[in-house]
Amino acid sequence: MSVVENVLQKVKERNPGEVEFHQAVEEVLQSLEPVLEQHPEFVETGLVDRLVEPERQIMFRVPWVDDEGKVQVNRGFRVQFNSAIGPYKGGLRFHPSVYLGIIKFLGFEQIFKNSLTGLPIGGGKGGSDFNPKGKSDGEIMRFCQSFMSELYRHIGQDVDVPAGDIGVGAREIGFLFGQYKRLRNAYEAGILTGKGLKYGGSLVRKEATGYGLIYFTKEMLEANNKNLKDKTVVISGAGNVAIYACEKAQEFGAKVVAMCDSKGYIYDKDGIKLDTVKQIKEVERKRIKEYVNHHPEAEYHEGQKGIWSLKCDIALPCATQNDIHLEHAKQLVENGCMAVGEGANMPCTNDALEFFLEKGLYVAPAKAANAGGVATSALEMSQNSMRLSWTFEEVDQKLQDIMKNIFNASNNASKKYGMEGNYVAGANIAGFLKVAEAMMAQGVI
Ligand code: NDP
Ligand code: 2IT
Repeated sequence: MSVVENVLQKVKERNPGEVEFHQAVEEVLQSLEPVLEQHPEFVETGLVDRLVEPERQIMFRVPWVDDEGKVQVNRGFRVQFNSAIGPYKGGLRFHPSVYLGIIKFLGFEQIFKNSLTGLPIGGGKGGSDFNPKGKSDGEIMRFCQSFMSELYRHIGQDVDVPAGDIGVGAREIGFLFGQYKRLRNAYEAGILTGKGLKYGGSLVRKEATGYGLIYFTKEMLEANNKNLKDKTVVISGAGNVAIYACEKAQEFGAKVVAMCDSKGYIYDKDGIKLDTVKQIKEVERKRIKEYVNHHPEAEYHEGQKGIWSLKCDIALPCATQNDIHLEHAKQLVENGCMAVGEGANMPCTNDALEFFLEKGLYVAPAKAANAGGVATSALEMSQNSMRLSWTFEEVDQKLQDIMKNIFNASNNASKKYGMEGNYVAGANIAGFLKVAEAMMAQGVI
């Protein structure tokens, strides 16, 4: 049995039922085989075994009172996965599907993503099985306050810095920050990122993941003598990442024809009118199907998966994990899709990813392509430490440079280890090497 197979088997035995975590570990470890062959010291020091075991996992009760006066109990999580290169950093996800296996997959991925940014941030993730859908602002606030009443003792601006993810945006970060400040009696702005601009937030953080995805995709296409201009693009999701990916793709001349939420998708053959999507999703917090009330020429289809049967040049899954299965990958390829940019974390199943690579598509892997969000979070931390704010242009320029560097690092690693053009493996390897070298230097901890 190879080292990788051995570690993977142990991960499955020691973390039963955590299928998303198994999937994420398998995807990374497989691409590390050639690296481990060249670096026996990583195996001899148990580095891979240590890498797949979180440094600390916290689970806690989150009781809160709903608008009817009824007590509700949710479960909170924070997984502090790896601090070799910096304080734990990663988002909080509020979604009913959240359980330990999801938070661990996200925390594991975050280690490599954060390493790729070139900034000093370790990997962590947290969240809750709380469902923010249909809740009043008062309920969201009481939930966030209860969640932070436990979380605050585990985090710190040099310890662990949470941010948003699915179901956690500016509103939730505001409530979380307020409660943290109250409990600590100190204005530690760098404790959370994704804050509002009036209290320590950074310009471009809101746009950063979506913009970064498009900067990376553009870089990847240009390296292969292609570009975004006039390309037909399909984007899953209609949240933070999807909206700003759409905005930047349109700015570069692409035609985005479809977006979705968890209930269904809209198809607008003339191109999505993003202002309408922003109004529905960011302001009214309604379903995407409202779009056709504003634009009757567009179509709404129940069910989200049908979006992958649409003809497109570029697919940008920006909703959630395991969105594109092998059957959807086959449909996309049959319809002439030439590139996939992963805005969400692990949006393609491992067999779908392999299929895309086998068929020669350009694949921008999540850990690299969506790293613009956390990179800009790290820029927010820098500004908080300096007690200064950069302009939109300054932050955007830094983001563009970071995404370019991430593409180059992924591309170079793919070449160095004999898999030229496989940016999935390249990103895993480049992200891993920095963390591995830091872990080697710090001894067995
Ligand atoms: P949001 O909560 O803003 O939006 C999520 C979007 O995806 C919504 O439109 C939602 O629809 C849809 N969605 C969620 N679950 C499903 C599902 N099971 N099936 C179909 N659609 C679904 O989250 P973000 O945009 O912030 O996050 C999207 C993805 O990007 C996640 O994978 C996240 O981990 C990743 N990511 C986010 C970053 C960030 O900075 N925010 C950074 C890097 C990665 P509905 O409203 O119906 O639930
Ligand atoms: O998956 C991610 O990278 C995020 N949700 C953003 C994390 C962050 O700390 O900004």
